[in-house]
Amino acid sequence: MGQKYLITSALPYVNGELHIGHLVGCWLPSDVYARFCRAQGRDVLYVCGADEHGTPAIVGAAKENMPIKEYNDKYYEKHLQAVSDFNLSFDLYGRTHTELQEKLVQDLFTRLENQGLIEERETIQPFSVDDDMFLADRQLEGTCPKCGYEKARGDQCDNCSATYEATELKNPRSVISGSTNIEMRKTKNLFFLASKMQEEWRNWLKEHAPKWSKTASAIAMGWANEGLRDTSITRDLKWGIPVNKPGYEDKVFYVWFDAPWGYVSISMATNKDWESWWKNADCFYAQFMGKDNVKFHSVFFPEQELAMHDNWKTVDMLKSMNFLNFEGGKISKSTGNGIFLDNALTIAPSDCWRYALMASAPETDDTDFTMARFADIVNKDLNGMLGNFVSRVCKLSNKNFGDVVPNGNGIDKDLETKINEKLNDLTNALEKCEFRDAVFALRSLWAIANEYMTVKEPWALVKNGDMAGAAKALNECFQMIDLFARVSQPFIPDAAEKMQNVFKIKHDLSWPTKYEHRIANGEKFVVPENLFNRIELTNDK
Ligand code: B3M
Ligand code: ZN
Repeated sequence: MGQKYLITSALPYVNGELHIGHLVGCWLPSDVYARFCRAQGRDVLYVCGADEHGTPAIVGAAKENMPIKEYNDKYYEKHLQAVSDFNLSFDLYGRTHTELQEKLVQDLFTRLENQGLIEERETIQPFSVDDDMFLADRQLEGTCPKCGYEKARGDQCDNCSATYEATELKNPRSVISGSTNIEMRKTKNLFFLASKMQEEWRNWLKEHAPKWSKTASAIAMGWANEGLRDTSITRDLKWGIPVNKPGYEDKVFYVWFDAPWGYVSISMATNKDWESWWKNADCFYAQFMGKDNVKFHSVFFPEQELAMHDNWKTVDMLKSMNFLNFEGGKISKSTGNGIFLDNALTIAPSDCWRYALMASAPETDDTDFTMARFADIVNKDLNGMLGNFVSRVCKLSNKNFGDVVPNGNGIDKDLETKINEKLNDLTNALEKCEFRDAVFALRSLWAIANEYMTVKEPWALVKNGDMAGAAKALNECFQMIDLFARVSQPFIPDAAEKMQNVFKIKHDLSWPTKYEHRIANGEKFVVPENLFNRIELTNDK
């Protein structure tokens, strides 16, 4: 087995109304990367799962009037459905409300405490008199202390990405009842003394952040300038991981204290030897997430990992995406704006979403995705370039040479040079997790194939009786179909399988280092069904 690669995708909240933003933000980029790595022969451990704790689950269950566990089960099933619908190749799609997770997090807490990195502090917390409870994080809304955004959450602003303590929020109100009758009451909580980790973390960041995606490294470097603040890691809530310390029976760990360790507990639940990734300095660790999660993955989680002093693998490539909007607005279930994963497949098959979303990945800026753009990408690239090429080659050959690959004699040098150049671009872009560049290179390969057909005109050669010339050109095209099966696989696995199945002999989908002729003269093939269909937009969608 090749080098160890650990790949994690941010864990969506269990109540998350899954939509194309989740796909493009972390699920697809991580899946494309994982598939690429596996095709390279690397030894991959790739996990994700549902984040079951925190106020999102509490608020969601209350809204649906269900016990939290049942509520989480219901939504976890939906996550699993989406994972299978979109061909996400996780080793395991787990969840965080498990015994493994509870034990892990409690042990980690003890370890931090033993090192003198935990301190009890009295804090003032917002208490909703009408709801008769302390409010945490997402149970509280108000005006952002940094930018003035009026719908900022209790711990984090969606507008400017600032994070803060709930007491700093202006004009606080309860999300549960809407009440503004909020009192600031005293309570005890446990703090992780991040300030003591300052130096170790800064040195770590200096070494690691320059290798991350631009957005992520810029956000993280911004935090380095602000310095580390001690953070409260417990909450006055009834749902979450119980705090293993006397006097804390009524509290649970803060969701962001347990969630990143979910990557570990979910790894433990696979049948793989998880430590050979997580405790291995030679392993390469890539994380994928939306930009609002960067702080927790570049500061909070590594800070804890380092503080354990127990050889935990920290992130080598932190890839973050900006936000995807839809038809000019924020994606939101409540306003109905967006494409939600429970019905996306009624509009188009999974490959179409996978490709079009990665082609529109919000890597440098927030990006607006529209149905018109979607149809355009599918029709031009997938159907127009790739699908038509495969179908024309197979049909023309079948008509004139039967069900065997016509004879060729060696690689066309000119073509080989062009292909190798784009193949290099594609490989490099994927290595760097630059997905738009990768899609561009992939599309360029398809364009080369189409151009080859246009220039060679095998149908005209047939007409003029140059059967050997037609055979040679078509043979070259079959070699390209084999190449496309291999290099398209990370993006469009279903279509890749169809291309692989064009040939009666199953050729592996390993990642090519250069353009090769793997298909023998006279090898049997079948004409596949159309790889893609055009998308015709009607008015309602
Ligand atoms: N559940 C936040 C989110 O879904 C959070 C990510 C956890 S990753 C460890 O945006
Ligand atoms: Zn703000």
